[in-house]
Amino acid sequence: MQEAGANDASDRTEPTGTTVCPLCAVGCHLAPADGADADGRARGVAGPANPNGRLCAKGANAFESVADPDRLTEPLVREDGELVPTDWESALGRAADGLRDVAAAHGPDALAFLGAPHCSNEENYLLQKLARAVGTNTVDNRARLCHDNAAAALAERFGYPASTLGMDELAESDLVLVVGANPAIQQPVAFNAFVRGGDADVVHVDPRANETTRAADAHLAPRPGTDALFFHAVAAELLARDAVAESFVAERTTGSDAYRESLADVDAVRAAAATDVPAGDVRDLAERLAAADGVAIIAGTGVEADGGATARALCDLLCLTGNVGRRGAGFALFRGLNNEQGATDVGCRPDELPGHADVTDPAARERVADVWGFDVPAEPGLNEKEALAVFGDAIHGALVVGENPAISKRDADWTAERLDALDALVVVDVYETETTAHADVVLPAAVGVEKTGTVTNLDRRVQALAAVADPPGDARPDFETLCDLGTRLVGDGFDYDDPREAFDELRDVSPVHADVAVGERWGDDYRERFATPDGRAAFAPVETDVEVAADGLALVVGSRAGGFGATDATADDRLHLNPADADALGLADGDAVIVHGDGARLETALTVEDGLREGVAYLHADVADPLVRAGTASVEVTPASDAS
Ligand SMILES: Nc1nc2c(c(=O)[nH]1)N[C@H]1C(S)=C(S)[C@@H](COP(=O)(O)OP(=O)(O)OC[C@H]3O[C@@H](n4cnc5c(=O)[nH]c(N)nc54)[C@H](O)[C@@H]3O)O[C@H]1N2
Ligand SMILES: Nc1nc2c(c(=O)[nH]1)N[C@H]1C(S)=C(S)[C@@H](COP(=O)(O)OP(=O)(O)OC[C@H]3O[C@@H](n4cnc5c(=O)[nH]c(N)nc54)[C@H](O)[C@@H]3O)O[C@H]1N2
Ligand code: SF4
Ligand SMILES: [Mo]
Repeated sequence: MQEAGANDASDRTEPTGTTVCPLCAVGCHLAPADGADADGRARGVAGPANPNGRLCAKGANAFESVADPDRLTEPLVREDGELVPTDWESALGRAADGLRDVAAAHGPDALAFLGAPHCSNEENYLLQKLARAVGTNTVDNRARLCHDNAAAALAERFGYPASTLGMDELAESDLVLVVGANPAIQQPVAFNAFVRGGDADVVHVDPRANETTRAADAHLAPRPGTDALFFHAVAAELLARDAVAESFVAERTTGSDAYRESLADVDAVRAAAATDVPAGDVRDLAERLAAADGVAIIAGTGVEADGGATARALCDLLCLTGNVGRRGAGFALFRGLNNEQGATDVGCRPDELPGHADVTDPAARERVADVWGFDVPAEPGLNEKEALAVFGDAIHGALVVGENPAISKRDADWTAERLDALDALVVVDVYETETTAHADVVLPAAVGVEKTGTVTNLDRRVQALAAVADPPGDARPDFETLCDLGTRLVGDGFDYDDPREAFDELRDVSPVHADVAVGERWGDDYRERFATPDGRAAFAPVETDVEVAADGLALVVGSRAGGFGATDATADDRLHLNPADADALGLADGDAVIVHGDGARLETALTVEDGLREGVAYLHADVADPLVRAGTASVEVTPASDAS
């Protein structure tokens, strides 16, 4: 029999030895392996995300960090340029003084609160409450930004920046459209259990064939920058065939007339020239969509490049075909880090209070102020990217909880300068990192399997953590650290007995958490109405004039291969080109090359890859930073030998 989980729908029970994998947003249940101490390997325990009890290779090593000799075990403070060990009292005092001095000298908006997608809902709740109690809305995490455009599109169209359906429902879909993602590798347990394990046809839309493509029935590779146009052409094809769910459109959406009009200029044949997808493939996808009983979309970081146009186009397709708000149909936002969804749900973002309430809405601020006992600043804060860019300028102090903004392998200097420009930097982490290297105070944290509280996975399921291992040395759960910092910095309102008390308070301020049982998914999956002001999904006219970049190779960035808990931290640092493009440039596999664009450049080696479409330069996020930061859309590639 399976252990009684800590995630019973009834509500939270005492920890039972089963917890939630801290290594990605799927949220598999696991426990220390039989017979070993908690520092051994993990054993999968059947849960909603891993009904067969499986774990991926990464999850199987979830306890690796517990006994890692490199863990931070004591607080550190900087003395004469060196980080030296100290006790918690002194370290917390230094941390609070540093941040308080910045606020006193420059005002509260000179502080940034960054984190914490690896941390629990309760910890994130405290972090954002602390920011707001100090008087700023500059609280964010950079993991949120990996899926920002898709999340914004979902919020705009349906109400909440979150998946519209449960992962398990993918097994009931007839058609799963995977766009700009590689769930076979990045969220493997969910992909295997619910997509490979289901009956759906899979269509993969990506400029690069990857492991997910191998499980797909069709692979389409629109020219980068033209995904939205491609999906508009599919929508136009559905309209031309009268394959629209008219009653759904009439009863549950608004704005469809203007939307239809905006598609008047586009059809499969016209779109083919710009997207480089044959008209026949557009028609084929339209036919699949029209025939399928349930259509689900899985979107990853590959839909982020165009400001949300692709994500909105995908929402439009779901609405046109009546594939949202019912089982087996909808938009699955395949997020990355374990509590990326939860961190944003509880208000760790500069524009929203807990429960995705707009911070500029006076009623929302009042609701929160009633519980918190202080007024919340009315102006949205800076997001993490914006904040980092003004470190040392408008921002002089930061509290960073479980983030490593300094990782930028080839562009470390820029970030290092930004971090060094602060007067006060307090970092709470489980390891020394590139970021702690710039800190004045470093506070040692417990990892996910060493804490209690809750996390929310990529389909909005709120699951209980159990402390199935002990933190090493003096390391402590972030929850305790945030309570102590809060009490020192603002006084009242940070004295909680345990995370449960914070979760109960969260229920009082956040409509989405008010009724959710731990173990269940928040929200009602839009069965009757959407969470938009009028309860309907909103169509909007689309832009079908797409300019295709004339020169150079389109830069495509893979999101991530390393990070906390990665079993293979060796990110691929090579430039990838299609054989035809490599030939045209006179380059061969292994050649040293320089990639240039918008004044930025980097040197690396070339990998020639069949599965990549022509006209694309593919780089991993770890190396692409300088080009990404320069806003480069297309690059030139030259042999490194030319430069010398
Ligand atoms: N083992 C392991 N798992 C992880 C992580 C890890 O570090 N290790 N990290 C987690 C995190 S934080 C994240 S964010 C996720 C990331 O998960 P994914 O978003 O699935 O990341 P990628 O594998 O880079 O897949 C993105 C795909 O988008 C494609 N793409 C890029 N540009 C475009 C475009 O313009 N259009 C289309 N259609 N496609 C495009 C790329 O070719 C690539 O195949 O993974 C999570 N899972
Ligand atoms: N150059 C480059 N930049 C990237 C990426 C990339 O691959 N390369 N990937 C992008 C993506 S997809 C993402 S999601 C972000 C991720 O960016 P980050 O969130 O900054 O990256 P991680 O390395 O996953 O985790 C940050 C830190 O959290 C700590 N940590 C883990 N668990 C806990 C905990 O319970 N408490 C505390 N206090 N600390 C904890 C880890 O030790 C680690 O140092 O970066 C983005 N930026
Ligand atoms: S799929 Fe994600 S949550 Fe599940 S075991 Fe792997 S890393 Fe952990
Ligand atoms: Mo991410």
